[in-house]
Amino acid sequence: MKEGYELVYKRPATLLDTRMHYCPGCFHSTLHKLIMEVVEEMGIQNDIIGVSPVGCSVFAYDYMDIDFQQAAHGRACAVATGIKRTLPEKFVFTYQGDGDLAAIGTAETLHACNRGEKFSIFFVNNAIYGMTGGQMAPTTLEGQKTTTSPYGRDPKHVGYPLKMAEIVSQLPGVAYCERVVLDTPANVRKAKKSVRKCFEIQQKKLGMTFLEVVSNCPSGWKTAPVKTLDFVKDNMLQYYPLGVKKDVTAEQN
Ligand SMILES: Cc1ncc(C[n+]2csc(CCOP(=O)(O)OP(=O)(O)O)c2C)c(N)n1
Ligand code: SF4
Repeated sequence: MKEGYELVYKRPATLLDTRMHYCPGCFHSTLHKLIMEVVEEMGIQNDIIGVSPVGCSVFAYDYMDIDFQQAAHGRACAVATGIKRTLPEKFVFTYQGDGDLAAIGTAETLHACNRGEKFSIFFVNNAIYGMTGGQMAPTTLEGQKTTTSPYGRDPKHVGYPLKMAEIVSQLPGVAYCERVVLDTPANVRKAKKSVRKCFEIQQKKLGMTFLEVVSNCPSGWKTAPVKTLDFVKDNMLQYYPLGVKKDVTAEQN
């Protein structure tokens, strides 16, 4: 580095130096980096296995320099269950969108949480099916327009948006559950601590660790990346409040 300069920002060595396919401003890339920073800092690069979904993050294995297994749409929690039970000393996590986790994969998610499987779930809630072109997801907000709800989501016909963090935190198998967001540098730093907490609790084998990450989708929401930050703050966070929903380690203290 040039003399007189101080390095304040760098790519973790665990994140491959590959061009990502994510749209500009998409939070998926931020979350990839956070998870890989924590993996590097905890020194667990050779002891962790990720399970990628079907959705925009289908190619997570191309970016994170760790072992990976790709699962069919919605089946990540079932695949992760098999991996964690076979290799209980490895850290295991799934990385899933709302279509993957809360629509086609609802049963796998709830039952894995209810069984108290000892892996971590990183749940990217961007209120839409990003990869397939912006269809309504189980987490699409009331009144929100998507390609399959052009007049806005109407709960009378399709029900209300699912609050997954609140739902899974009710299950006895869940040890830790929190909702975070990646809209500001401060919130990104907070989210990183929560990612680390998931892995630390996983290490203690206390049960499922679930992190819902309120996200954006500039392409699916059909708006400029910077404008998605307003929608996240003014709409998403009103319906999906941030915070720890459950922490058995706090209850133990
Ligand atoms: C069994 C099956 N059904 C449907 C699809 C089509 N499909 C691919 S990705 C996707 C939704 C992705 O949305 P989400 O999980 O929210 O992730 P995002 O792309 O928003 O990150 C769907 C329905 C598929 N690939 N396989
Ligand atoms: S479609 Fe949406 S979720 Fe997918 S990469 Fe683009 S902005 Fe991100």
